[in-house]
Amino acid sequence: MLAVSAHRALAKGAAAERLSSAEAKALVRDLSPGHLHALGTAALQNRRQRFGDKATYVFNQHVNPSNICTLNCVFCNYGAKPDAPHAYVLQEEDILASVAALQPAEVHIVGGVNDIWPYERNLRLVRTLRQRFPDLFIKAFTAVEVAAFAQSSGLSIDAVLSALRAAGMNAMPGGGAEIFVERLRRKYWCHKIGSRDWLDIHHRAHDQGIVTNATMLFGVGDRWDERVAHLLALREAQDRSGGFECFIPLPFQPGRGNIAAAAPSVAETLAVLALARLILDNFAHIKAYWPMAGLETAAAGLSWGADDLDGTIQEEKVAHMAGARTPIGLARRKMEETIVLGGFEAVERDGWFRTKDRMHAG
Ligand code: V47
Ligand code: SF4
Repeated sequence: MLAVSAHRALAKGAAAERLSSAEAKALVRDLSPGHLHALGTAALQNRRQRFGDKATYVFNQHVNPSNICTLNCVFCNYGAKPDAPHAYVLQEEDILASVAALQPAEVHIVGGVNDIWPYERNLRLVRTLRQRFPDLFIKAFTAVEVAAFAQSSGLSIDAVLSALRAAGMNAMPGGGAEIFVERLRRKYWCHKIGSRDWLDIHHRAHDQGIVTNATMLFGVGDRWDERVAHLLALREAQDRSGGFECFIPLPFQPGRGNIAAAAPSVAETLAVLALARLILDNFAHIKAYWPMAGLETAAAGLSWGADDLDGTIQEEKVAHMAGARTPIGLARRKMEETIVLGGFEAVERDGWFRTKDRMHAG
């Protein structure tokens, strides 16, 4: 039997009404198969009201200038010490040549925290990309990188954001949030900024007209109530500034098995997507990120509240260095086939989430 408040929460969530904190918490009190089913049904109803049968993807490219990173997050298999066998550093001309060859609608630039690709070099890259590709949507640098840029340059966070925006950056990705649980941060990512700084940097970006995304890493010893608390904190932040575009849950990839031996189950991954859709009433988009969720689970995620599958990516590194078995990039056709496999109509979008028919409408 479901508790009465869970029934009420599901009915309100299905109708895309705002849940109280107590109702949001009630959603995860019982995660038996029957309740999971009810959670998915409510999230699907909610998502259909917003997006009908459409699901989007973007023709994009990930650019990761270097994985050398001083922060040593325990869960990360991507970051490397300079002498590690998997450490690499890309050069500007190679990045520019690959963008010129692919001509993506969006680039997603993130890297490790290091002094080989410091603030000034990253700023120059954004400026050059903007000059050479005027229509390119540039989504770049997590709040963690922005904090490191401010620290190494001696500039304020606001000054760094303003310079990046003036150089041509449109948006910031949602990485670096991990999960807003101090107990886990101290254990697994103690050198990284905490939730207060992460949220503050995103608010500062929104104040300057830079839109941003938000993520949540899960499957690293976090509890369901902590996942709900993370989502409620994001909802409150969005009430304040309105600058978040999309939420992306990131299921832990075990890689060398440093935290947990296995990734979250398919059911868990789908339930997190549904929770996000029901709690984040003020977020337009929920992304099922296929490199980490897996292609089939991401496709199924479209029936569990997600409306977007991210993009073609070209060459994904963070999940793949942590052992993800998904392809490293996808052709447009495969992206569309995946969405259709999930039972939805595939629609290509740009970095602003404008779909093809609206892109030329001015
Ligand atoms: O911040 C690192 C996470 C993030 C692992 O904004 C891991 O559109 C799981 O933020 N298992 C980077 N997660 C990726 C990211 C992202 C991805 C796609 C789209 C967007 C967007 C943002 O990846 C890091 C960290 O939280 N991460 N290692 C791992 N083993
Ligand atoms: Fe560095 Fe990011 Fe990996 Fe942490 S998650 S070690 S900050 S690359």
